Amino acid sequence: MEMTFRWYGSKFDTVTLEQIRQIPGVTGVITTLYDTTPGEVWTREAIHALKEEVEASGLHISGIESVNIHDAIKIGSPDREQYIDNYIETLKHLGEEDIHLVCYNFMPVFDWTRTELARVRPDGSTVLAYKQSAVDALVPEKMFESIAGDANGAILPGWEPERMAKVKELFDAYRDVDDEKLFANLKYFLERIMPVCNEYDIKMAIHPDDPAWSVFGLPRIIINKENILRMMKMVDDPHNGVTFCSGSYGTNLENDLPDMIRSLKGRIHFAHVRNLKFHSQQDFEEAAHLSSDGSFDMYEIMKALYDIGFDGPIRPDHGRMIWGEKAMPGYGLYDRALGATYLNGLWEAIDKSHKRGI
Ligand code: DNO
Ligand code: MN
Repeated sequence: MEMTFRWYGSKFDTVTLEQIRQIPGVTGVITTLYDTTPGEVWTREAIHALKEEVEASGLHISGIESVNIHDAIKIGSPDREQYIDNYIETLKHLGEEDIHLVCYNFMPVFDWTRTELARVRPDGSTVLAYKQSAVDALVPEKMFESIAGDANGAILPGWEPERMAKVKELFDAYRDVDDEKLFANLKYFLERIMPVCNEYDIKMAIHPDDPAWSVFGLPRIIINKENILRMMKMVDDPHNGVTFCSGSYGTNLENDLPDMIRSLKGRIHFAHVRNLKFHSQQDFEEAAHLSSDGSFDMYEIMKALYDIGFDGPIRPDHGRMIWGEKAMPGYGLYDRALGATYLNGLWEAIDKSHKRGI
């Protein structure tokens, strides 16, 4: 495996490439072209410039997270053809620039959903948190009212007003899309892009839905072992692979994470490893990466990745906000750097034990 770090670009990130370069064992960054919107073609020049910027710091681009998918592709509307053509063009340009890993997700309307961006933990750190009861208390109509300026309307953190303005329209567009339709639209998309992925050896790595169940009545399919294996089979090409995100699959306590990893041997192209602390089912907060701070056995997760011969990029995922750092929630430097170091330590121990036959 290669230890990597997500970087939001010099324009948006509080963390610099120079800082990332000093985290022991981190050699690559996971980034994207942050000025683009879903559906746009990424030019080769823009990709090249980003690559040069990263390489000037002594790091390199290990993968893209994400090339986002336009909603027309997920909905399956007639204009999807144009957006798929654009996506293919982008993949081609990435391949020409020698970038071979693309993380994406297939979640309708929203990416991850959290109900709090700064829950205070007993040690004084703050973390992202999710409580189903807070989501259930949100009536969608109320959400839309709050955009119209009703100060009493409830709105979830992290949702930008510009995007929210389009949300009502999007909800309507998804009215006829159930899980089966979403699966079919994903299959259609993958079949169209596989030739270019094969030509340029681009590994597509789908990120799981977070939380791993339907929210606001929208369909969600990348949630458990059964569904992800179905997806691997429906387009049975090694370039159709997975981002294994422990914190996202782990939102559902029924998901046995090490077992899922073992069943995906050969198809995990990218790993996000982070820990969650549960209070009850569907009520959790993000924790430090260390096993003892949360609910997951991080050793078993890393061991499963080791055992399947995982050799792709791995990154710490959301971190806590600690030591007074001001940064994008989940994406500060300090706790993620601690996470990377811890995961590297686990890996070294597993590797040495294995080689010594312990
Ligand atoms: C959370 C993050 C996600 C991820 C996107 C990928 O676990 O890793 O926001 O970046 O879903 O498209
Ligand atoms: Mn993730």
